[in-house]
Amino acid sequence: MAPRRPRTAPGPATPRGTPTPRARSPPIAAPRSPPRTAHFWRENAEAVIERNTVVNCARGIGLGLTDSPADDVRVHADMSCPNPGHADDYRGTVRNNVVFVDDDRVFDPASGFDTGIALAAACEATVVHNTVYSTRAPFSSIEWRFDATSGLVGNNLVSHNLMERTAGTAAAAGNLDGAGAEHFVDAAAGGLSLTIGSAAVDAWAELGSAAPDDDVEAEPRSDGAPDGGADERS
Ligand SMILES: [Ca+2]
Ligand SMILES: [Ca+2]
Repeated sequence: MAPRRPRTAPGPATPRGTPTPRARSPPIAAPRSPPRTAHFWRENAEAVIERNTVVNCARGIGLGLTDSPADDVRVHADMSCPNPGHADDYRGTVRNNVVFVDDDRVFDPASGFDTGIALAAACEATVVHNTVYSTRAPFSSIEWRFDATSGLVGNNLVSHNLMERTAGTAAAAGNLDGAGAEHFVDAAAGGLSLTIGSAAVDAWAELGSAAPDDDVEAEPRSDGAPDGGADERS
């Protein structure tokens, strides 16, 4: 059966004329450390990752990778960070994304579903209004780590855990972890629009300039009371 996609954003279209495989390929084992689906991983500045729908990937979205410098990578001498240590990413933004995992082929390998969104040595990062839902537990729904990591993790809606790992110091505001299926129209099938009765509706933190003007569907967040996660009920 083909993977189900959340209803909050359309998946890519299948090109016309795409040939149908004559034989099913054998299952592909997950690598021990799979890459993230959307990952700005070394010496980036001011990247914006928004309105993506990531389905059944062992690692979803990431800013930065390690806490040590590397040779021959770009240096942003004009950027500074409030925290000491090596920064791998500067002022990146992750907003209005949906990460959904329900496939046992992702969960079952030893590496499992690692993380929905990860910050690693990410200086002044902004991670706001994302929805991360998995039908089994990940290592983390959202995590941040290493000395240089700073910024804001706010108004995210996740089915499991927010994890502050080694030395990460991002501020957290208005997040809801452990969010069950009752918040969503059809969570089991990846329908991650909010229900009318969800506690995520209209009850979230004021994020000031970090607040997006719209949601994952490009619908305006104009009612003055932001809904948590990627979807604003219209
Ligand atoms: Ca609202
Ligand atoms: Ca909406």
